[in-house]
Amino acid sequence: MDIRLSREQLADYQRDGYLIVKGFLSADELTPLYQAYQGDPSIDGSLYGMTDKAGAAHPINIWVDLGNDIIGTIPRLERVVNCVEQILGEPCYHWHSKFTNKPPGCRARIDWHQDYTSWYDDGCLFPHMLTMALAIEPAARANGCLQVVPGSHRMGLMNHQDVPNFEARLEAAKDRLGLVHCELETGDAVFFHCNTLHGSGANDSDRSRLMLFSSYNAVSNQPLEAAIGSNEWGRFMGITPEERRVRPMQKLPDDTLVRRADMPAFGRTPFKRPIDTPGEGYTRAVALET
Ligand SMILES: O=C(O)CCC(=O)C(=O)O
Repeated sequence: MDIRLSREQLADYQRDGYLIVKGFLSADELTPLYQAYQGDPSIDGSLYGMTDKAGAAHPINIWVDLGNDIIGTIPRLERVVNCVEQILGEPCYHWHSKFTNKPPGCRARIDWHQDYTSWYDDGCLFPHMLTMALAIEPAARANGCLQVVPGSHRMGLMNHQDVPNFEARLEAAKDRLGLVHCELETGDAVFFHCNTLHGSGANDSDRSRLMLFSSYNAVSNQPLEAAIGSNEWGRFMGITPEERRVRPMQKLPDDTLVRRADMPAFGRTPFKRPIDTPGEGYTRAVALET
C-alpha cells in the first residue's frame, strides 16, 4: 500500500488550507480503538475538561511520546506521515497528538483559533506545521464537527497578542471566505494548515463525537532555543522543552493496525497531565468525573 496525495489534492490544500481525505483509515482499523474507548470512556483517566470562553468543558487529553499501542501507532503510520511530508515538502516530526471529545449534549465550543498562535510562541519561525484530524466516530453539524475558514491560512497569523481586533477580523474573514463544516465518517481525515482558522460548536445531539488530532512540525523548523518551552499553553498542558525539539520518528507500515490486531488501544503511550493553575486568560483543565 502506498497512499499518496494527488497533485489535485495538494493544490486544493495549498488553496484552501485544509483537505478532507475520505476513508483515510478504514473503519475496521479503528474499531479496536473505538471499542476500547466505549469500555473506558475516561481513556485510562487521561481526559481533562478544557473550558471554552463561556466556561463549558469538553474532554481532551494530549500526548507527545508514541508507544506501542494504537494511539502511538496512528501518528506514525506511513500513509499519515507520507501525506504530511508531501504537504510540507520535507521530513517532519511528531509535535503532539490529542483526543478531543464531545459527549452527547456537551455544551462546550472550541473557540475559533489558529494553532500557530501558540506554536509561534514555542519558537517555530515558520508556519511549516499542520494537523491531521481523524474521525473516530462520525462527526456532523449536530454533534459539533470541526469547522474551518477556507483560505484563512493565507492571512498569516491574525490572533497573536500584537494583532488588535481579533473578533472583528474573525467575522470579516468568515464573511469574505465562508466557513466549511467538516462532516466526516469514521476513518475520514482532515489535514489543515496551522494558520487555518478553525473551531467547533456544541454537541446538540445524542451521538458523541471523538476525534484524534495529530500535529507535525517540519524538521527544518526546530524551535528557537531561546523560546522553546515559553508557550503558555504548552506549559499548561505539561509539555517539556525536550518534547518540542526535533526527534526522530520511525514510520510504521500501513498494515500495522491490521497485522498487530492484538495491540492495546492505549496504555503504552504516556499522556501529559495539565497543570491545575493555568495563567491569566487561559482555559482551565479540570479532572473529569469517571
Ligand atoms: O475538536 C475540535 O473540534 C477542534 C479541536 C481543536 O481545534 C484544537 O484542539 O486545537
